[in-house]
Amino acid sequence: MLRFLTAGESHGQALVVIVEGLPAGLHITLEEIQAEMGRRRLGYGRGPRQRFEVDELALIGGVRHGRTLGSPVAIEIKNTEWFRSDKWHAEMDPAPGATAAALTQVRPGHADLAGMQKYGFTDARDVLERASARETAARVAAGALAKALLRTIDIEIISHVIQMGAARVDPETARPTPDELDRVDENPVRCFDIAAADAMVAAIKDAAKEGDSLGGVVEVLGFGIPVGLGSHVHWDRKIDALLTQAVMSIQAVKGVEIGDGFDVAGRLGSVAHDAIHWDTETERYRRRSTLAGGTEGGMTTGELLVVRAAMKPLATLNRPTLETVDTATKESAVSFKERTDVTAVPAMGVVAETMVALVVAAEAQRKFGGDSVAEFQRNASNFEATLIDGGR
Ligand code: EPS
Repeated sequence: MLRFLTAGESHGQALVVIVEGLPAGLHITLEEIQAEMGRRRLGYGRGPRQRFEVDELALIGGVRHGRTLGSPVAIEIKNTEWFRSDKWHAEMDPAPGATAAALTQVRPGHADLAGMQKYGFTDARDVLERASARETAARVAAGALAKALLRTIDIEIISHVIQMGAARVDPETARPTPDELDRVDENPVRCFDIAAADAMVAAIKDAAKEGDSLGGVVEVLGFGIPVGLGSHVHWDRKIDALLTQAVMSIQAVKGVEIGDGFDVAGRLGSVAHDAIHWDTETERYRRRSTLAGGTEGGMTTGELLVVRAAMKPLATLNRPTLETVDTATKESAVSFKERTDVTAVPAMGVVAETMVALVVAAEAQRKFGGDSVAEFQRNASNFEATLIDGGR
């Protein structure tokens, strides 16, 4: 099974990710992984750190002469900030010692307080360094490998921002296709609807002026997904459940929806489902709509996969006004100020793509198997061939 593990703290030396279970013979270069990671730093409203973090990568294992060996792939991502100055060296030193400046004015909405209580810490930094969304850089490196694997069977995963604060995309606007992803990425908020994008930028400017933060919603789209990934037979094999868990694990995501999930709940049953017809042109069963987001009964249907993620406004504010308690004195306080982003919704879209790609790649591997990419492709196309005439 395809799985991955990340390590590293936000202001430490580096992040590390190990991806296990990739077949041999997958073509991948450092530049491809780097390009994907660059996409994660896009987006109007990010803080000063994004201007100097360059996500300097090293492929430590699992790749030789531009292709995977079937062994674990290990990638190191250096934190530029560690190397450009000694600002964090004493604070994040792994050698025995103590901090001179414990953070005790815990931020509401962050992992600070619950993490301190759970692990018995007296300094919120012991929690926030790992809770930070900096960790998503490592996930995106893993996701670049998953996407490369999916491309070998013609699957593409993209995303776009559909809401920022109160500014939303008109639901009638056409969704972007993989060919249009560059246009999404070129937009300052990664939004495909230009009028909505302008309103989103204005909303970010307003929030920034107030030292405040903004949340929003992204939509991830999976193209070319085969029928039958996931399964109806067990709760923990249902692909909609796996996707939801993976996307919900992204820092600050508070809601995940498959297709029109919440809207469908308010409809009558007669207008809440995707009608099925036989398409004589493609000789395939097709759905007439995407309400179910490309999954039924915990399995993919072969239709467009639609996963939406709602991100709360970041809990760190540039002008902290949130009421809290100083854990050292138990006195009332305002949460501490840290340098931060106004919004990270555009970047979260790239991370959500990553998590969807990792789940789809793992499930495609489970269904099609294969120690080499060639075997994986062969098995996938053999299965596809069984669907001619509708399958059995
Ligand atoms: C983050 C806070 C900011 C972001 C960071 C995530 O970092 P800092 O506190 O160092 O300014 O820039 O994101 C990244 C560094 C990144 O590469 O995405 C947080 O608290 O989650």
